[in-house]
Amino acid sequence: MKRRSFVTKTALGSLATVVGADIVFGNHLPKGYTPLGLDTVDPYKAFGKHPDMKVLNDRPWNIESQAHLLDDKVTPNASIFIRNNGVMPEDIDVGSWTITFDGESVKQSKTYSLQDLKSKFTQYTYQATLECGGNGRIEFDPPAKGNQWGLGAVYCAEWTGVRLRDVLEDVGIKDDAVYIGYHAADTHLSGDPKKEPISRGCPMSKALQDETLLAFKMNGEDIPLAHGHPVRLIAGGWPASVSGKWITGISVRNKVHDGTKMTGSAYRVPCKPVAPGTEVTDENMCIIESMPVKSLITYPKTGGRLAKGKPLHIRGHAWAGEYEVVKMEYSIDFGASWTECTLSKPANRLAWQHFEATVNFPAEGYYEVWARATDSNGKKQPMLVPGWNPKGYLNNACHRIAIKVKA
Ligand SMILES: Nc1nc2c(c(=O)[nH]1)N[C@H]1C(S)=C(S)[C@@H](COP(=O)(O)O)O[C@H]1N2
Ligand SMILES: [Mo]
Repeated sequence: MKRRSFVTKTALGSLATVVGADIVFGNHLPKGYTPLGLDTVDPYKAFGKHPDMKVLNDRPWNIESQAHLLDDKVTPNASIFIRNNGVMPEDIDVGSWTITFDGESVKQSKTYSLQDLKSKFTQYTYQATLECGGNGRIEFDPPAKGNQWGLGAVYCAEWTGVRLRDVLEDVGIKDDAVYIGYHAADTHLSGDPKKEPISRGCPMSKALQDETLLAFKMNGEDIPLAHGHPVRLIAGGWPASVSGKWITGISVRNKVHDGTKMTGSAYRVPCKPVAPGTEVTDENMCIIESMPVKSLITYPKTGGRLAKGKPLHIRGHAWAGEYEVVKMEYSIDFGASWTECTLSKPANRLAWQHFEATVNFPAEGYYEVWARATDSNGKKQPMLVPGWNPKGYLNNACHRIAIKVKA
């Protein structure tokens, strides 16, 4: 008979965190056995999330935020959406964690321990807006398959880590490098160890930006497990899928990276606009790079009531991928006229910006407040859902909240 193998101590530790109690006789738990307690895991407790967050899927975990939970200037963990494509790593041993740099375009491959990275390179802190490419997918018609994200797959946290550029310089990169691709410790839903759940990347020009980090800290603390502990890539302003979590390797490629979810129609939109419902061949789909201009009213919550004659203070955030937001406006007449809001400068490039305004309503009744951002490229958010695309990406329509004014 084959000897039974038992769960390791570190795996037990992370299981205990998820179950929410010490597994007293855990050392007798046969490997591959899942504690029953996991079936009733409370994701809110396990991930430290606000009770208003919305679970879209539990295998893999996909948990959405809400506009009113995103009111902070820097988003706290409790309000940050989780988007997983596979099964999160459990057995994290920070002390033995390594990141290997390889690929056609490194001079030679090189492996760093986490400690090497932290001690060898200067650390920087930046805020970064991370938005899932599929945020707002729920509004597309005909509908697109995939998680039906509403508004809440976006956040702006503060990340501390080393510049990917500094590490790439230390590794030594050949002249023919065009793209990087990441590898991570999460596992494929099928359980097949040869399959990666996701392995995306970006062109060298993005990889070499000051703000592109291998980060160890989020909001001044160790990155929470669900958000990429112990190290994650941060590439603000691009689809958040580029910001790989649980990074174990970076490949420097002499062609566009061809990892999981880089090819076919994943994270791609038709190169030229198409009519809703059109079938588009893979060759006519282009990789999404910078995310489009967008904004969110984070206060007040939609559906509020206001006494007649009282002004309403609104506030929120605006972002525009690689660009800056230069103008923020609101409308209370369904877009017939617009009034400018106060708009702050970003804390740093690729961080979202904050806006506020005082709104006066002329009479009793039902209103909607719409918000519209304009970027430094002159692009404005569309009032309605923009160009349909097969996978339901890049919905940057104006956010609206409902307000009733009563005597
Ligand atoms: N290793 C790994 N990295 C990943 C993912 C993943 O499933 N595995 N999901 C990506 C996607 S699609 C998004 S939108 C963001 C979500 O980041 P968050 O969970 O911190 O919100 O992580 C990206 N990085
Ligand atoms: Mo995503």
